This record gives sequence, C-alpha cells and structure tokens, in this order.
Amino acid sequence: MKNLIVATRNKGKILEINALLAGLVDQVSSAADFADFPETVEDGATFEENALKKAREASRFSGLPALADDSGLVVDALEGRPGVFSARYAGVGASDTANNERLLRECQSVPKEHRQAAFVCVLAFVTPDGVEQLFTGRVTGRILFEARGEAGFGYDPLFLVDGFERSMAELGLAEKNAVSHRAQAFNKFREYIKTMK
Ligand code: ITT
Repeated sequence: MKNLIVATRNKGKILEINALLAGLVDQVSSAADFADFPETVEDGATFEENALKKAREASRFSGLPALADDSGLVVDALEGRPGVFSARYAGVGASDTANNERLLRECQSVPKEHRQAAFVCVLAFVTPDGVEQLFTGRVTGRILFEARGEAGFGYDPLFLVDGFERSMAELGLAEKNAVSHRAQAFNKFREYIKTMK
C-alpha cells in the first residue's frame, strides 16, 4: 500500500503504529503532520463509533485511505470505566498522570483478586471510495496498586499484563507490540490488506 493517513495526534500511539505498519505501507502520515487537521468530536458511545468517525473525517480531509485507532481501558470492577472516556478520565485535556491518579483512586478499595481489566483497540479503515472496515484487539490484565515502568504511555504503568510478571510499561516497545490490543488489531488489518492486493 502506497499512502495511508493515521488519524491520531497521540504521540505514544504514533510511535507504536509506525512500527506496526513497517513494511506494509510506503508512506505513513498522521494528524500530527498537519496544522489544520480536523479535530473530531469523540461523542460516540462505543470505540467502534469513535474510530469510524475519526477515520471518515481523516479520509475526507486528506483524500487518502485513513486508519483511526480508538482505544481505552475497561475495568471490570468499575463497570467498564473509563472505557471510551479513557483519554479524558480526569477531565478534558487531562495528562496521563492525572488519569492514572484518578484510576488508582477509583480502584482504592478494590482487592487484588477483583482488579481484572482489559485494554481494547478498535481500528477503523476508511477509503475515499467507500470502503469501511473495523478490526478489534484486546489484551487482559490487572490494575496494579502503584505505577511500575517507564515505557509506553497512558495507563501502561498501572496495567499488569496477564501471563507476564510485568506491567505494560515494563515491557518496552518491541514486547508491547507483540502482545498489545493495538498489535492484535493491526495484525488483523495486515491480513486484510494482504487479501486486498
Ligand atoms: P487520538 O484520538 O488522537 O488517537 P487519544 O489519546 O484521544 O488520541 P483515544 O480517544 O483513543 O485517543 O483514547 C485512548 C486513551 O486510552 C489514551 O489516551 C490512553 O489514556 C488510553 N490508552 C489507549 N491505548 C493505550 C495503551 O496502549 N497504553 C496505555 N493507555 C492506552
């Protein structure tokens, strides 16, 4: 595939996505490359709705095939919160640190055995000639009682990955990209693109 625009301004995502698209797309651009890139209002009730909305607007704006990633953390004991509100859990424009503090506070009284959670990623692929496809990835784990690790972004330091004794922020880019929700969704996208060729 020649050109693709990725509808995200999140630097953590861009770093991971560039690696996940390696060898598949000749030229990847992102929202961060355009000063006038439209700001999508993420008012959908689901990851799917928000991902589709972001990808449609990016494709319309650029005239290119677009990929949007809507993702978040779903915590069982919090009835699925922060979910689609993950980026703004502590308020609009909140920092990762503020969101993590809020998560720790909300989970304060939740015992270790009830701290199951999942990272979810929904990718929407939209082209100017009307193709619309969704790909989903999910990785399960547990919410820690304090932050561990420096890598990644968002809630990574508070998420102990099932099957690992480490947090997502202790895995590092290569290992995260082998197991993450985002990697799983991108693997499905890769398979789909291969069949399109
Ligand atoms: P774009 O809409 O520009 O892509 P965003 O950060 O607003 O950027 P989302 O609306 O999809 O993106 O919100 C995703 C939030 O979920 C993100 O800000 C993190 O707080 C969290 N999140 C998603 N994937 C994550 C990951 O791999 N590790 C840690 N936190 C993640």
